[in-house]
Amino acid sequence: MKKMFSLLILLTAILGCSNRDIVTKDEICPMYYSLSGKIENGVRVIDVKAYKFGFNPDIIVVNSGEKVRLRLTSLDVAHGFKLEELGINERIEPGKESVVEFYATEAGTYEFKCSVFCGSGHLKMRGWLVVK
Ligand SMILES: [Cu+2]
Repeated sequence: MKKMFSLLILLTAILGCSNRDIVTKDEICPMYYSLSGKIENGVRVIDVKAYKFGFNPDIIVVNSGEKVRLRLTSLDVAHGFKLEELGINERIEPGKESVVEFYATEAGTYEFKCSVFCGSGHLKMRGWLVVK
């Protein structure tokens, strides 16, 4: 019975942790995500598509210490990519690639969001940068 109970708690923790409907950064478990993009000349390059109303990928995973290059494009209207902790706020125009570069120095989970009003779901348009 005790064993059952422990198993149930473990299962709840795992399921709760891997739930994709993320609301706060505490719900993200870095161990579940593999590194994003690919390394080109020592830089981690990741393509990110913005659309009404989200980002693909919405969880970007990099190693701490890496130089990261995000290639941002929009699938519909103008959007923004704002990552406050790293001082990033870039406009993404449809049909045009916006490039953002930064060094991921400190491990942690950082929220990024759309900074250009794009419609009714704008406030829900966000994602997470996980620095391992
Ligand atoms: Cu928006």
